[in-house]
Amino acid sequence: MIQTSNSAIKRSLACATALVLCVTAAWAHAILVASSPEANSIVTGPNIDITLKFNVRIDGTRSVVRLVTADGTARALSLLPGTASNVISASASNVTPGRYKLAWQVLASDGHITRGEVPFSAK
Ligand SMILES: [Cu+2]
Repeated sequence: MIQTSNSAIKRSLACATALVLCVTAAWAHAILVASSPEANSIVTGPNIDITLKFNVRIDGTRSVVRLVTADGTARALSLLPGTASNVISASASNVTPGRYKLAWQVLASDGHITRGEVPFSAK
């Protein structure tokens, strides 16, 4: 574990208060590795399929995805049954043209919560 501590520290900023545990657990907290829509992409509404893929298994029942509009209005999206334990899926309807963010928060298998945003535009 020691030889990975430098990269682990960089990846553990979201878990700074539990840094020792994160390093010991080889940063098993969730990091987003792929998304649909992709960050900064332009997708066609009004129905958008959303997929977020993480580096580790996440607890879908304790994870949240919100669609945030340019004016800051957020709506929680219902998560769909996952195709894999490290993937969460959702579907957004009535998405009008504009700029949005997917604001996600997930609970990883190491018990740590991480969150992030994926900005995209709908046309
Ligand atoms: Cu962690």
